[in-house]
Amino acid sequence: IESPTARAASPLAAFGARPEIQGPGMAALVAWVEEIAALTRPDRIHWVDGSPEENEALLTQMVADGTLIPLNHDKRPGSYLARSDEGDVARLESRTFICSEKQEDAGPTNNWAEPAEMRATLRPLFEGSMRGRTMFVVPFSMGKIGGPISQLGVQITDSPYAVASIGIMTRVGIAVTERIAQGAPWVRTVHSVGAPLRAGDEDVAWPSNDEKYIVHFPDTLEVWSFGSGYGGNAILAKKCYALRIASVLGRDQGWLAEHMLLIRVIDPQGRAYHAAAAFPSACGKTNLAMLRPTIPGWRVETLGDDITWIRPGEDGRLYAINPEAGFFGVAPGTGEATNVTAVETLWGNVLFTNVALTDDGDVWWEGLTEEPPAHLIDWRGEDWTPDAGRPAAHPNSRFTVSASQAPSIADDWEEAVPLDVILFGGRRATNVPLVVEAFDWEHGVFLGSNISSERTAAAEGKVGELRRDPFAMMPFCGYNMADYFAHWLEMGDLASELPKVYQVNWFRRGSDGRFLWPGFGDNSRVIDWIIRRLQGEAEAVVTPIGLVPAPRSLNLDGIDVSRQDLDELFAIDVDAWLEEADLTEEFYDLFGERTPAELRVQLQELRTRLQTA
Ligand code: GTP
Ligand code: SPV
Ligand code: MN
Repeated sequence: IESPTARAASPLAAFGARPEIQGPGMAALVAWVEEIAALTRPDRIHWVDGSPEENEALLTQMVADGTLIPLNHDKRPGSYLARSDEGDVARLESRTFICSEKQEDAGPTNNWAEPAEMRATLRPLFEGSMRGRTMFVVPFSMGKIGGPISQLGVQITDSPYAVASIGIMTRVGIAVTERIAQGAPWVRTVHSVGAPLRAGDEDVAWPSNDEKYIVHFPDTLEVWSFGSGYGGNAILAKKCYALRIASVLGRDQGWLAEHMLLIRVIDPQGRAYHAAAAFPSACGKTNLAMLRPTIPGWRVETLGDDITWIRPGEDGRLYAINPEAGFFGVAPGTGEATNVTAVETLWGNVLFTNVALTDDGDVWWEGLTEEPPAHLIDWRGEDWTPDAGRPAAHPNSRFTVSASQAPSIADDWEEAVPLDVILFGGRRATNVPLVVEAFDWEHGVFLGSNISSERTAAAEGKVGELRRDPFAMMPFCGYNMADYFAHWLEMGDLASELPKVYQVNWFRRGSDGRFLWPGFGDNSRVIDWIIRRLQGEAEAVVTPIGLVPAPRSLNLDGIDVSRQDLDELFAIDVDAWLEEADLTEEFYDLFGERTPAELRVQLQELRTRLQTA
């Protein structure tokens, strides 16, 4: 559909016609696109074919429109910087809704609205919301196209920034449209920044709307997002589909969609193990996914850094894939001293958002180098010097880069792997030891259901405030969290050989506020202990909260952690844990009868162990 106002000079104009693909599923796709166009009234419709030429044209267009700043080609080839609107810098949990038919299916931890009522709210917002803009139709696959655990979707969006991001984060293009045409199932996702342009209107670099909605209809497998252009609010394949909608599919079909990284760990004898780890947003998944072990002989290969889908295989083990194709990683804190692999991954072809710009056209953020440059343009576009008294990069500034660029990526990273270990973690200044092994699967599910973590800048809210984030899925579970706990327990029956479960905490602090554990590459010491546990080669001691490393069984060769710090890292304060148990009970009570009885039993057993300790 070409309107008379289409800019003939647009580099994108050479692309974007509806593909002439035949098949029984094509009519439904075309009808849906036409229905959304009739509602949102874009000037043009562009069907994304996923070609490199199209991507190039899209980037050129965004530079011309002021959305992207091209970086110095000699320093950072093929890379760009986007600066968001100041009110559009993170996920918005308060504006995120799960609109299941029944409120109890969304549960007390999700915002809910009656589906018909929400549709009535959204309709006037989307009416004409794409006027003056191009509507992109983006077919995508989560997991490799045609893979046994993969799922398809289509995102309609009026944000070229979202299109470029989806192009990095998923597999986009004609091959997906062909499968949809053949009749493969797919999820409908609609996104508008909510900033229609009237004739003569000047556009802004980052269009958005003060009113924002991120809405999921799990019963009809739809996502509708309005008003935000940022990350998890706009790349709907990611948190909206691959976690919230997929978790519902998993509940109904016997699998799990998790907020987890996925790695292969290779021990000094060359034996390979697979681990998935759930940590809340901005709590270390990308870093652990790219771990460079500080102990000799060990290697870690990256499979995924944010989302993992897990299914029982025919041999009775649990198999996992990373459904994504890229990393949308936190920039601050990423540097040579912490995550060399990420620094190397970012050599070029990166879309940066809200980091600082250097005078020679490269990027900088807190932690990239020890000393900041003498002058920068900060994430808001203002002059910045080290004495400015404010960060140069937004704390939730991010990089978007293809997973294949990581030097640590496994050769077979698109294939499913059998899981040996599951880790649960959070950001806890107190109470939670460096590592605890679960007694068994049920106890492991209990540990997952109890994760609390200090808030980070990845979503709105007060940074540092402790909040419950079970399985790191509080913002991402698309159904009643108590049913989700039950589903995890059931997975224990669907598999005959289960992964071992551990709780970890890299973030415990001493009374002076300093981190007690060096973290980053030295987290390999914890992984080493865990793998030696699987092999039956490392000793553990029983405590009321689980099994912890026996004295000297954790490899501390070559690091400087004082005896006192080590004691504090593993200290179990019985009174504090009894208080935590009370909070757990309060939390479980939120769900009433729906909380699985097994978890109530676990809680009672924990209290008994603590009281008799
Ligand atoms: P999302 O992409 O939001 O899901 O975040 P993530 O879980 O992938 O977190 P990421 O690995 O990006 O780390 C977030 C922040 O935690 C960064 O600033 C890291 O430098 C910091 N971090 C990661 N691992 C460690 C660690 O072992 N110790 C300490 N002290 N900080 C860490
Ligand atoms: C997170 O917040 O967990 C992220 C970033 O990975 S976002 O895609 O914005 O959700
Ligand atoms: Mn995440």
